[in-house]
Amino acid sequence: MSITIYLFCLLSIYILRVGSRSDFNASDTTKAGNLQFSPKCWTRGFIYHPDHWTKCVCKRLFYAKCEKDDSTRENDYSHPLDPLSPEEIKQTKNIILGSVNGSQGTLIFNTITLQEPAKSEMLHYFLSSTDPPRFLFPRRSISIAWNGETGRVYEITVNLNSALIEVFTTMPENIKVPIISPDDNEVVTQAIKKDNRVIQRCLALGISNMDLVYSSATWPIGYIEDRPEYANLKRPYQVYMYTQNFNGDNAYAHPLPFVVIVDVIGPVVVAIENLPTHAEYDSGENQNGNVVPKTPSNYDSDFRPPNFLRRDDKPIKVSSPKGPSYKVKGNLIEWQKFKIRIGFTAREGLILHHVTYNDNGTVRPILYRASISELGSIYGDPRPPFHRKYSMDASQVGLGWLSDELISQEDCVGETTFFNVTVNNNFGDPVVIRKGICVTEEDAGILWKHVDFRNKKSVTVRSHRLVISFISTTGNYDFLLSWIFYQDASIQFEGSFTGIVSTNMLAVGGTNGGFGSVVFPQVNAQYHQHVVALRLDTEIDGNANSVEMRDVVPVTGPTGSNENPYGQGITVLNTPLKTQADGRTKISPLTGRVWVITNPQAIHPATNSPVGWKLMPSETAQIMAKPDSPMVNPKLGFLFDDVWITRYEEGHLYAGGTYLNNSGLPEWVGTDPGGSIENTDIVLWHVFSPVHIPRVEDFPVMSSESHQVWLKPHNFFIENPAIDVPPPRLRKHEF
Ligand SMILES: [Cu+2]
Repeated sequence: MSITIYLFCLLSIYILRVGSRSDFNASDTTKAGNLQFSPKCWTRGFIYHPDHWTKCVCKRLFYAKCEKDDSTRENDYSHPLDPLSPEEIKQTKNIILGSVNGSQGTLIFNTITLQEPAKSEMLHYFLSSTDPPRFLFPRRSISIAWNGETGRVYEITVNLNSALIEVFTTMPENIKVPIISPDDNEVVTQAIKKDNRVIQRCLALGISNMDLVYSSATWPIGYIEDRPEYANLKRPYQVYMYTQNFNGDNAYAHPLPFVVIVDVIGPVVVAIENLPTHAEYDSGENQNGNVVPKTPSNYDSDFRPPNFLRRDDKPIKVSSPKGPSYKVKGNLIEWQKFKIRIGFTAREGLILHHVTYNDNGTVRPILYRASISELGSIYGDPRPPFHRKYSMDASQVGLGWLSDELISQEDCVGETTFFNVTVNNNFGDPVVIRKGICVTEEDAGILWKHVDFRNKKSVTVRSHRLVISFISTTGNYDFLLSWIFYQDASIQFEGSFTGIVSTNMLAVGGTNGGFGSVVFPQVNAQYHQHVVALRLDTEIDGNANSVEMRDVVPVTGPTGSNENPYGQGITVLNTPLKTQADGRTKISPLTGRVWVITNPQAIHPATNSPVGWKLMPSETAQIMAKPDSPMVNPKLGFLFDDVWITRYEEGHLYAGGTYLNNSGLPEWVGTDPGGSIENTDIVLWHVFSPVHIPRVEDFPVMSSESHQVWLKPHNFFIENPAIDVPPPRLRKHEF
């Protein structure tokens, strides 16, 4: 090597190192394997590499040695169902505030969301698998806003093409803004920390540093009609209180024995209520022994002793050496034979639109729209004021609003594509959540296998699955929410619950009254039920669908009878569901009950019966609240049945109605119980409610607990649709 080239190399390396130092900023990096990528470094063609002595290596020279960066999609807004862009949210705000109505008083924005084109207008394009011309569908936003002084709620539809307000509706006075926004939550937190009554109460408990007082997320308050003094509150909420030993300490190990009642309008701290800390049916009057538990219990290893983490856990690497087998075009994801369009709202989080399956060249529709209509929890401690401890996190907290920025190779493993999502703040300005959705592909074990026992030839096919996820942290809990697609055409919803159980204080020597579990000294975690309501707008091979409920039962006749001479007969009981009233049904684990959504106009050539797709429900406990409990009835009446089937109605998106005000499923079905759900456009709703009896092992953080719901083809294809999935050794790549 000549001295000139040698000096040039040294100079190049020096420039690289200096460049990398100035480029690299820990706050704007993401990790992929052992590499860290700096966006600044990346755009200049360099990758930050902590193990390389130059620290920053040129991706063109070293690319083959590097792992591929996880990519975040540039958002595309070319389809009528694409969520609102940041610019469209801004435009909505400006149009509303520039109008006569919007310029009066203090208008606070709650949600600003795409007003989806009517299904009647979009259906043709979905069923024919063609892209709708964008110009045919004006972009519209629907805003829910409220008057910051009076609390009065408005619904405002804006046509973004004509820049005009099309509908401005002042809602009835009893309608409250449905969701406490992150901004509302912050305002409430600040008001509580400055309130003298709260400060004095903390002082009495020996807490003088209010910086270490930790308020829970702001919880909806539910039924308060038993307290007339709260009757005139406009937006009442409740906040459970904790403290920390130091900044970052797990506050849920240090609960305080009071709850703060606030009115977000103002905001005003309305009252402090004592919490029961002693025993059954003590209602909080006895505050003796209410010593704040100070023993730390931290999940974050930063706050554990040095060398705390186990050392025998070696990495398992997930990689797709030939790249992913999915393609992303805007918000459309194509994975092998599936096509899925994704959307996102502050309330529901991730939405699936227009799911189809390519069956040997025929594109067959499955789902027009699938979403998490509700997700929440209801606590079962009957002692006031715990009776009102509940939260509907979709409709009252906003699953999308509280979605997390996902971390590559931690939250989403493998060949991952991220999507930024956009919500809005109280001022109506867009707020971009980076990497709010991830799409990844995973190995899912053996899909099918057989060994010919005569010749010992084995054929094994591995299952790959496409996972589309987001994670919502709604305070103490973290909800991992995924839609998963399999090569045998199965679709799965998986809801996994992790995070920290909501805790409350036990007095020294106190007991929990039998309504919770002691998870740490003086720390109680109450029994509760998580609730999930999925909305599945099915389009099985077309728009007109019917539903049969199928139970597996013994043949009716007794052993020795003509029908069942040896007593071992099995048969399936088919119950056609004809009306909306019939469609209110319950799970039946002992008979393996499933719901088969059929298309009476599409007859299977082998069975000579309508093709179908079956819902396999999550088989969780019944709702524990009594049917006449004022906490749940009427506004959460949808919880009392596990599967509902309704006629499609435009705008019926939320199981409890948009405002949880005695509407939603019970009202829709109650007002039209005889409405036909046969051979027509229908929507399935699946409600499931896992009971959580906390364990000591759920603390200080609970391991993820998963609940699955399946949608599987049922006499839909002519054979196993996964028959053409190649065994690993025969896999060829034609991408
Ligand atoms: Cu729980």
